[in-house]
Formats: sequence, structure tokens, C-alpha cells
Amino acid sequence: MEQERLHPEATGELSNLLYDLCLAAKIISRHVRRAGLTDILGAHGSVNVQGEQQQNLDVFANETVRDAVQHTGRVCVTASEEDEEPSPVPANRLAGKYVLLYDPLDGSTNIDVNASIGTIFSIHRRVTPGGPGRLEDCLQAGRRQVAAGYIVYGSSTVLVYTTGGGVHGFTLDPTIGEFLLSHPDIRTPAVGKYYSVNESNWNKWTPGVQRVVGAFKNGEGPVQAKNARYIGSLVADFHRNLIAGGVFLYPADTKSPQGKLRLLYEAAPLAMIAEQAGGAATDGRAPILDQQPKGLHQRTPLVLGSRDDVAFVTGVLSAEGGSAGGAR
Ligand code: AFP
Repeated sequence: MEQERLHPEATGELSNLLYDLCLAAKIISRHVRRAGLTDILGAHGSVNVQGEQQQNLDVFANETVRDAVQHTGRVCVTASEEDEEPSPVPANRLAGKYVLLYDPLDGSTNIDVNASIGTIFSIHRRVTPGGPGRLEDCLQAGRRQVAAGYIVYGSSTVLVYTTGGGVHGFTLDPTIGEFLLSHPDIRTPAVGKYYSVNESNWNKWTPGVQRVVGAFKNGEGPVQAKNARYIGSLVADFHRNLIAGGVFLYPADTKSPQGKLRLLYEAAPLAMIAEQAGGAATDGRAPILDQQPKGLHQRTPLVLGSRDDVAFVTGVLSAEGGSAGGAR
């Protein structure tokens, strides 16, 4: 609301959409906290559009976010990492001016082992004139996002978001059921103390990627050796690095020549937060936020986090002639 006051033209719809997402986050958080007690752990038995086994909580979180926003008249279409096609608001409902893209439960292989997971969201203004939203509303470059954020269900539940006026973090106080401002105006250190990468992919990487990971491990020139931290849940890895300083890499490799992570649901929203916090995000060559998506589930190599560390990786990989280790 404070941010909204800086924009006299604001109608309050964006603030209300963020409230809708907070409500979804509280419901998901409650389920995550009780996951071992209720019958919700484990595989759902279905496979999502990415060819991955869906977990019960994945399906629950996907529907919870969609239900929280679809009937409020604030969005015209939603698109989820879990669904093949966008979900326009039903024709008998009011279609709003916003577009919501989201990853309902990132890091879902961590669900059954009680490690941190998260929800990521990205909000655009619609580009089509009216009625239910369409695919083209969803296929916008990250630079056009009006808001982006994530909720990490960790040792506490934390919401981090930006509307382009800095990055702010709120912690859910379960005793009153509200998110309270706990991390105002987050700035990420220019040089990180952590690097986060799935090093089991070493043999699938290009020499350039091997060089940068070697530099983070052992130091090289001005690059100081760093500590490794990788949990396999992008939200959790990103959040730690945002606060403490660090660089996350998921480069292209011989198994995933386009990278593994999704541009619209993971890379673009976290890139907006990284840039707003003073960090950076590239595909190893160009800023993530400048990528024009061609498909809903497009993947991208990703280098994300502390500004100088991302610049080092991008320098090495650009010289090698690819995007985060992939072929041009
Ligand atoms: P899931 O949501 O399917 O668990 O994928 C998690 C993820 O997209 C991202 O959150 C992790 O950083 C990355 O994949 C982990 O991938 P690896 O298991 O290949 O390291």
C-alpha cells in the first residue's frame, strides 16, 4: 500500500491481486506445515506438461493459486508450470487487466523429505483489448513484468516481492495469520559468499562452465573461492543467496541443451527480484529480462544472483560463444 501511494494513478487492483496471492500462500503454507500429518504427501499418479511426476501438493497448490485469483475480476488469464495451456477466466466472469504466471510448488522433489519449497509468481499487464486473456498476454518479456515474487515455505514462511520499487520481504506470523514486514528494501551483496549449482552435471558442461565453477570452488584472479550450497529448490537457493550473497547457476548441458529452468515461471520473476535488489540475471550472455518468450514452457540457462559474480560468469561464457554453456 505504501508503494501504491507512490503511484497516484493506481487503482489498487495490483495490491488486491497481491493480497489474493497472500491468501493462496497462507492456504498452501498451512498444508505444507501439516503435510506429514494429512494424507497429502507422495505422488499424485499424474505427469505434468514437463513430463514430471506430479506430487499431491503440486496439484493442490496449482488449484489453490488459480482459485484465489480467477474470480476476482483482477486477472484475465493465468498460466501455470503444471498446465499445458493458459487458463483464461471463465467467459461468465469479469476479466481484469492483469496476467498471472506461476510455479505453484517449486522444488517439489523436496516435499517428501521436509526441505524448503516455494511458490513463484510473475504479473504482467494484459496486451489484448478485452475478454478472457490469451496466450499472447502470457508471452511477454520479463522486462514488462509489473510485479514478481515468491513465497518460500522454509523454517518460516516468507513472501518476497517487487513491483519495481525495491524488494521487500514479509514473514508469516502463524499466530495472527498475517504477513508482517520483516525484510524492508532487500539489497543483495555485489559479491556472494556462496555458489549454487548441481555439480553432478560436471561432465555434461562445456569447458567454460567448468572453468567458472572451478573458479568459484578454488578462486581465480579477483574471484575469491566460495562456499557451495545447493538444495535443488530454486526458491530456497535463490532466497539464501539474495540475503547472504551468492550466485546460482543452472547452465545448459548435454542433457538439457536449452537449460532446465522455465523462463516464464522461474527465471523471469526471480531475475526481476535480483535486479531490483542490485543483483543480476543472465542466460550466460544476455539479461534474462530481455528474452522474448516464444512458448509458454520455454526453458533457459540461468545465472542469477550477486552482480559481480554474474558478470564474471557472463564474461567467461560470452567469450566461449554460448548462453550459459549452450550452443549459439
Ligand atoms: P521440481 O519442482 O521438479 O523439483 O524442480 C525443481 C527445479 O526446477 C528447481 O527448483 C531446482 O533448482 C532445479 O529444478 C533442480 O534441478 P536438479 O535436480 O537437476 O539439480
